[in-house]
Amino acid sequence: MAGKRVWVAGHRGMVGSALVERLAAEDCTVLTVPRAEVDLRRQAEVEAWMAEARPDAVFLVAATVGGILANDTRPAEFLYDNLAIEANVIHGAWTTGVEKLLALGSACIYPKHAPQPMTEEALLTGPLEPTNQWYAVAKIAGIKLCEAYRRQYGCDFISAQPINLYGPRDNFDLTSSHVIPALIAKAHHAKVTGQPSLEIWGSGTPRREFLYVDDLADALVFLMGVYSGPVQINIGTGEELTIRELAEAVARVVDFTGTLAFDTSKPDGTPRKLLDCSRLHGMGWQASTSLDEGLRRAYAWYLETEVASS
Ligand code: GFB
Repeated sequence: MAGKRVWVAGHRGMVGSALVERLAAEDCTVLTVPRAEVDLRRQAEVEAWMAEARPDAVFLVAATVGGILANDTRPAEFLYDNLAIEANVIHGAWTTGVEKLLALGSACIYPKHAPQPMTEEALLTGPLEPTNQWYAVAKIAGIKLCEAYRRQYGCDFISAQPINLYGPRDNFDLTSSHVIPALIAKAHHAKVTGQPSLEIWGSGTPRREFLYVDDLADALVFLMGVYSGPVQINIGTGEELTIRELAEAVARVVDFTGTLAFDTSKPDGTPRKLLDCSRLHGMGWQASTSLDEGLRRAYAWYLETEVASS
């Protein structure tokens, strides 16, 4: 990326802001554009801006995202927004001669009952998890767009699929957040208000793997530099735990000493989600932030920003 103009599409989000920070260490010019100026769901706005800004490389990390409940209750937004963003940016990258593009997906692209850990070959081998099928279909379309533009026009467009992400600037709104920010916010609230128990959605038995967002940013810069191919690349840590174990880890970090209460009227989602990252490891990249360290940093950010401003 040395000397290149690099556009981070989605720079205000958790991933985009970590990526902008990570790119400060590279010898490149980082381009960003506020949503008020370019709504990525509007093709004409995207194409006009790209034709003017002329990025050499694009990190497509903009997306409408959310936790299990948001995915399940806002299917039209998760499908339409993400399809439109991907179609507009990827097509615009072709028409404006972008040299390299990396589109970010999600581990929920893989079938609900894919063999674990999930390899890249599991794509489109079975039915999706119903709670997030809308988001998954849009993200699969993003992978296929990269593959199609590579095949038909020779574009060097790649895609990467991270496991569940967390970290500073996460969404802590309980109705739309993922599990880690939700548990941090709930455990903190329970601690300061002296509540005896912490409410956990579902049975606590689903198994998940989590990746700290700065590690993801580092992996994306790495892949942009070394990888060129049609296969979507998995990004994870290789470590998994149950939601109960995660809740216990969050409680330790937040110093909440009460009990856990499981609300089984809420969905569990997919029973297990663990990525096989052999391809990425084989290229020479590994995650470096432990879950405990990542949780401490995420909680510190929550205290400094969300709690301090309320
Ligand atoms: O993180 P999460 O919302 O998403 O939920 P998914 C993970 C697990 O944590 C589920 C449980 O089993 C939830 O029932 N959980 C326990 C909670 N307490 C809570 C809570 O207070 N809030 C939330 N949100 N969960 C997402 C997809 O699936 O994975 C997205 O919906 C995306 O599309 C993302 O792909 C990576 O792991 O189930």
